[in-house]
Amino acid sequence: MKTLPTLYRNATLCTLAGDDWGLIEHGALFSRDGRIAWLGPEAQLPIALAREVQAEHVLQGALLTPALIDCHTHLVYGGQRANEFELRLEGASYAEIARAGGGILSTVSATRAADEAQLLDAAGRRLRNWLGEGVGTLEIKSGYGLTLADEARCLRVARRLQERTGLSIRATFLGAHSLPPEFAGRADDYVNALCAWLRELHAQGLVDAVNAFCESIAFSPAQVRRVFTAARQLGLPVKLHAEQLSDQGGAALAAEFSALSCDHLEHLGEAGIAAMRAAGTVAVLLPGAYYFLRETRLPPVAALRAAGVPIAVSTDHNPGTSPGSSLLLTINMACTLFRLTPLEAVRGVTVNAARALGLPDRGQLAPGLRADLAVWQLDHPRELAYWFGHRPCSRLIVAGQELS
Ligand code: DI6
Ligand code: FE
Repeated sequence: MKTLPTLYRNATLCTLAGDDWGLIEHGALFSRDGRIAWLGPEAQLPIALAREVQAEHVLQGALLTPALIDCHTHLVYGGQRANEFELRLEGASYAEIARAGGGILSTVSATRAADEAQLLDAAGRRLRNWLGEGVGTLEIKSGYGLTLADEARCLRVARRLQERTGLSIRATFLGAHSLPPEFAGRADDYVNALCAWLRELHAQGLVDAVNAFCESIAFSPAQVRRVFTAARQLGLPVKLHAEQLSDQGGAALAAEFSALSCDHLEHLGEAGIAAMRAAGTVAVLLPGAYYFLRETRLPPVAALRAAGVPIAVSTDHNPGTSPGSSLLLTINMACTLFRLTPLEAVRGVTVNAARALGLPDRGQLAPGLRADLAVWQLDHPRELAYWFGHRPCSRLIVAGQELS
C-alpha cells in the first residue's frame, strides 16, 4: 500500500540493530512506501530527504522502537477453560485433564460449535490487547478445529484478522495439536489425514508455516517427522512445540528440518541445544505458560545463551495454558521468572521473534526494513520489561500505516 513520505522527528530511537539497544538521541526516521528509508540523528537528515517529506510527526522525545512481534499464539478458538484452572488449583495436572478428555479437546468442541463470524469476532476482540501494546506482527496457529473444514475456518479467520486490523498476521497450521475423537486409537491414520489437509489448505493460500505438538500426550517424534516431511514437500517452514512437559528429542528432530523455532523447551537437554544451534533454530520461551501451569522446571536459559541460540519470547496465548494477552507482561515475566536481561527480553519480541517467523524484513530499525514502528511514552527501552499493567504505547505504525 502507498504511504506518504513521512518523517518522525525528535525521538529517542531504539534500533536494536547491533548487539545493544542501539539508542539514537534526538533521532529522526524517514519512511516511504511502507519502508524505512533513513534514520539517524535529526541534525544529519539529508536535505534532499527533508524536501520530500509530506507528513511529519514531532515525537517530543518519546521512544521509537520497532513494532513488537508476538511469534507464538493460538488466538482463534471458541469458549474458555476457567473450569480447568480451578481443577488444576485443586491438584489435577494438565496432562491428567487432557487424558480425561478435557484440555485441548474441550476447546476443539467449542471451536467446532462456533461459526466463522463468531470466531472472528472473539479473536478480533482479544486482538485489541496486542494492538494497544505496540504489536505489529502476530503469529496465529490453528489446531482447535482438527477437521479439514474446521482448520480451514480458523486459518481463514487469521487471514481476515489481518485485513480487518492492518496488523501483519502469519498463519501456522497446527493440525498435529491433539488427536481428535473421531481418530481415537488411530493416530497414524490421523497424521495421514492431516498431511492431506495441509496440501489442500496450502493450495488455498491459508498456510505460512507448519507446527506440531511433540509430546507423550500428543504426537511422537516419528509422527512429527511425517508432518514435517509433508511441509518440506510444499516448501513450508516448520516450528515445533518441543520439550514442554518431557524431553522427546523434538528439538533435534525439528533442527533436522531447519525449523525456524522450537518453542517452550522447559525440558530441553544438551543434545537439543547443540542441534538448534547448528541449525540456527530460535528458542521461543513462553513464560506465560510456565507461570499459569505453575511449572517449576526452568528452560535452560544459561545454556541457550552460552551456545548462542537466539532467544525469542512470546505470549503463547491460548485458553488452556496461557490465557494472558499482554506481550509486555510476558517480557517482564521472561526477566523475573527466566532471568533474561531486559535487553534479551526486548530482543526476544523484536529481532529474534522476527527470526522465529522467518521475517528478516522487521524487528529492527534499519533502512530497507518495513516501517513497523511503535512510539512509547518512556525514557528508556528497558522500561518495556519493567512496567507491567501499563499501556505506554502511544502509536503503532505498520508498513507505514498508522493504526490504533
Ligand atoms: N502447548 C501449549 O501450551 C498449548 N498447545 C500446545 O501444544 C496449549 C493448548 C491448550 O491447552 O489448549
Ligand atoms: Fe503453544
